[in-house]
Amino acid sequence: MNLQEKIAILGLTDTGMVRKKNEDTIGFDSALGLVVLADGMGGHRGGEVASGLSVDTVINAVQQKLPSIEPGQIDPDSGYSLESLCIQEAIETANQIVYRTAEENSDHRGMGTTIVVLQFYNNTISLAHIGDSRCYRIRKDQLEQLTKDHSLLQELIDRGFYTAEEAKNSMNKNLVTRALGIDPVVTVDMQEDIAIKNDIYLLCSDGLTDLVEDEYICLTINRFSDNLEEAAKQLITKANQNGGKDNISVMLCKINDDFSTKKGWFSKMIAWFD
Ligand SMILES: [Mn+2]
Repeated sequence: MNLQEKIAILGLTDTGMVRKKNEDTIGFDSALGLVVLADGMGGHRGGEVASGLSVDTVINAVQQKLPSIEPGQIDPDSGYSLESLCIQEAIETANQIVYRTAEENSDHRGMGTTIVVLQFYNNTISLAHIGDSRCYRIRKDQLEQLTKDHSLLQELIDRGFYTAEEAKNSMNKNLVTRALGIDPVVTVDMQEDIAIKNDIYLLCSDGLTDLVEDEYICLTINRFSDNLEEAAKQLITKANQNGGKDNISVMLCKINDDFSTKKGWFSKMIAWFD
């Protein structure tokens, strides 16, 4: 099923005001309903290599495998849909490729990247992530963060050292505790949820969320919900006005229509007469 007509997808990425280069990478396949964002780290072009390789690898792997998956199947061992497992495998493959590339090339040693992957299918999302790039959902004008950062800061909040409010002013904001490409094997956080018409999903790097308040993000996306490009531009402009100390990536996906793959009784009945 081609999802292009049902789900609008838009992505923008910006170097910001301080960094010389952009180490974030964004990519998507509208027909497949696949959206990917990565925020790379590591010297000597390592960051952009890690994020670029990861996004390309995930998109290629999903393009290869997803079309052959029969919708509605659950893997009995994990309890996840086959679509979720497809995303997970693609990220694990990207991890191996980035890890190996870093091992083989001394310039890129130690490079890694965050990644967040959103896959739409059959009125459902599969959401996978590693690191502190995030996915939010706006439903009925309310903003909700769906991913939980793999960061030192989040761990300190979880252990009760900080409240979320205190954490905003903390140093160590950008220390990730899990990244793609650093170890030969990586654990991917996976979740699935129902997607409904008029939901808007935001994928973003920490260059946005460190500098722009949730409330502003929510207001802006609601205000420009019919013009995703304008919404993304406004968010990037705000991050730059607030200092733009990091690369800023914003991807927005809006569900314009039901995208169930299950056939209704009428089309089933018609099919009998074919
Ligand atoms: Mn960043």
